[in-house]
Parts: sequence; C-alpha cells; structure tokens
Amino acid sequence: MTTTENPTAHASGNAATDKFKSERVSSDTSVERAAAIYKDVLGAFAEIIHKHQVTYDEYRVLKQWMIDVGEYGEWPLWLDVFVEHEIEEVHYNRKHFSGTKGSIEGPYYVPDSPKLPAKCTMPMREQDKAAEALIFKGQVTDLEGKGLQGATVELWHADKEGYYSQFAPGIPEWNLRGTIECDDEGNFEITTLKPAPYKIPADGPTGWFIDSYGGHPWRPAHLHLMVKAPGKRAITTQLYFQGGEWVEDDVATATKPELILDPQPNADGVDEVTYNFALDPEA
Ligand code: MBD
Ligand code: FE
Repeated sequence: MTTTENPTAHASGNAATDKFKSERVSSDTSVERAAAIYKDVLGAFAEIIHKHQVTYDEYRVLKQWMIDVGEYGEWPLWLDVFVEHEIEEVHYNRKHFSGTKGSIEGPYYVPDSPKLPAKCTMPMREQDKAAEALIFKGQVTDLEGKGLQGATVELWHADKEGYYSQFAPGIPEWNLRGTIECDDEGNFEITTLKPAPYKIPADGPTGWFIDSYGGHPWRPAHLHLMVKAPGKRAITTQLYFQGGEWVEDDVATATKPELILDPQPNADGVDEVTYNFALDPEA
C-alpha cells in the first residue's frame, strides 16, 4: 500500500467532514433560546475551570487540540462518538415515541445508496465473502404489528477490517451499503457479513483525546439502519450482537438492551436472525 492509500484518521476524518459539508444545515433556534443555551454552555465551562483549577498549559493544549480536530476533519467523528447519544436520547424522550428504539447515526451514513430487492445480498467484494455470513430478516410494521407497504431499510456497516466504503481508500463506492425495498407486507431478508468489533480511527486527535484519559477506542460490532415507511416516523438505529465484545462498554455509549441480536445457525449452518421494526406514526 502506498501512503496515500493508507486508511488514516486524517483521510476518514476529512471524508466525513466533506460529506457533512455538502449539505448546509440550519435550525430555527430563536435568539432567546440561543442566549439561554450559550449562557449555560459558558457557565458549565466556568464551573469546570474553577472546579478543576484548569491551568494555562491545559488551556493551550485544549486550543491546540481543537485546531487539530478541525484540521484532521474529525469534528463529525468526535461529536458523534461523545455527544450524539445525548441528543438522540433527548429527541426520543421528548416525542414520547413507542416504536423501535433509535440510536446514533454516526459519521459514516451516505444517503441514496443503491436500491436492492426485499430478498437480497449486500454488495460485497470477494474478500468480504471470507467473513462469516449473516442472514438478517424481519418485517417493518406499525405500532400494532401490521406490515407496512412501501417500507425501506437502509443498511450500512463496516467490513471485517472495520472500514466503511467511501471513508477508507480502495473500497467500491457502495460496498456494504444498500436501500432494501421491502415487499408489500414490509418483509425483508438480507444476506450480509457479520461485522467485527469496530475500532474508531485512533491515530488522530480523537485517538489522542482517548489516550489522554486512558480510555479505549472500541465500539461493539454493529449494523447501522435507517428504516422508513410512508406516513411513519423514520428511525435511525443500530443493532448489536449478544455477548459481543464491547457491547457493555461502547466508546460511543450507543447500545441499548432492545437493540441486541442473537443470531443462531439455520438449517444450512448460516447464522440467521429475525428483527422486526415498529414505526411510530408521523408527528
Ligand atoms: C462508527 O462506525 C460509528 O458507528 C460511530 C458512532 C462513530 C465512529 C465510527
Ligand atoms: Fe459505525
């Protein structure tokens, strides 16, 4: 591999930042609300600085580190690992949802992945086929368990080395990404590979941050999903594997007991699992 093909934190960070920047985001926050939030943010800073008697050296290290995070393009990574789970929780609780639980989106979602039929195999390379196969099937329903017409399941996940297509070099654009169009009752049956535990890019400022407090950069093996159906609230979630490493100690604090799969070998000896998604009505 040449240097430019090495999957570095710098490269995946900048790819995530470029993807994020391609859409200009906005929110309708009022001036009053902004004032209240900023006052509390700065108040929390003040409290921490006084509580821990933060030094000038520590302040300068923070300034340098924040500059580094920007230059490495790692704000999407750092924020999604350390902050997004709180936002997701507030979002879920505020709306009193009762369907399938959500989880964080993370930095590696790409919209408009190629459409796949209800019964499908995820796009993968020869080398991906060497990994253990997983048959993931289920149904998208309303809160009463009635199958939904027009449902889609967007699935994206890492390969067995822990790399996501479009965020590491040399991987086909839509590898292990797809938009599955469910049948008229919301059923799907996807053959893919079983992802491995995932180490977030650790050779950049997010990794230095983790090292500085003696933490670890691991996430449990996971599938990312976005599930949609006409007239229903779309959910963004993740699914994990029973007994898997890091399920109890996810660096991104994004696991939930309701989101854990326990695949079992089917008649052909292939690991198979059924998971149904219940969608809340649209607000
Ligand atoms: C990931 O794959 C991920 O899911 C999160 C939340 C953060 C970094 C990489
Ligand atoms: Fe992920």
